[in-house]
Amino acid sequence: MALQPLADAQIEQFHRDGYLIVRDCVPVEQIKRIRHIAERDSQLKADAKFNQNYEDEGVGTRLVYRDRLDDDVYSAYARSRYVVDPMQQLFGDAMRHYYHLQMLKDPQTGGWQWHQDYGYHYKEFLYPDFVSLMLAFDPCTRDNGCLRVLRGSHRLGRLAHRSSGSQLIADPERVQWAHREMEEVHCEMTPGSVLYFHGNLLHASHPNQSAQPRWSMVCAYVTASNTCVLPDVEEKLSAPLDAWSEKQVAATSLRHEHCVEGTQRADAPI
Ligand SMILES: O=C(O)CCC(=O)C(=O)O
Repeated sequence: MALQPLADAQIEQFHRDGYLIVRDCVPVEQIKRIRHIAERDSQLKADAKFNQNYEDEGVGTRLVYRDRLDDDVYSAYARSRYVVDPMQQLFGDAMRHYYHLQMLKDPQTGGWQWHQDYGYHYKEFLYPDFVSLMLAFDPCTRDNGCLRVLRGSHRLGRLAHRSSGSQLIADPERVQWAHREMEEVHCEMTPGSVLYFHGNLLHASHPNQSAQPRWSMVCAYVTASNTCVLPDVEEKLSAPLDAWSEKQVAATSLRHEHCVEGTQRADAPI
């Protein structure tokens, strides 16, 4: 399948609304394979942490944070042409990988209060040229806690954030003001779809109160021209990405699958 460049209208939409959903960005058979690997991946299970995103109430959410591109299926997609080419078009610049998160939003877990990702990462970067993407592994619906965004809220700039449970949340009073003027959108997505959202876009999600899991991967990037102001973070950022081809991604994916199924050693050459 040839990779489709974004249309001008999609680029305009991203800059106007602060987000863009690209449907079927990664072919669904490949998503099934990532999901299959993730379910059997004992390392992923071992690395998963439980975040309690609310002060007094609310369920926790399980996630895995990784700030390096490794030789595994998750990193392969985070650096792949499937997701990197559209971002380069959106920002007109090369991109550097910062981190990726596996969101293991199982039934009766999850939920995030309103925040901006640059609200978290302002300390590290001089400019808000920061973008996150969510790659859906499962259907993301209202019932299982899809991402909710406030359309156009990236234009507010970075809001003050404070701690609440294990989260940083945007100033609730400003969020209330924003709600009066901006439309709240539930970003429902099919597996393989990608939601790109600007670092200053306000977003949140409800807990997953359905019987269906909502696993996804959230990856964060900065533009190559952004300035990192913390040397230990600079050292962890990837070089400007030379995005992986479909062939490179498929090879890593297959090897990782064999590895979790116990049919190949982890360090065997591709
Ligand atoms: O996965 C979710 O429900 C929310 C994720 C999120 O808000 C984030 O990664 O910044």
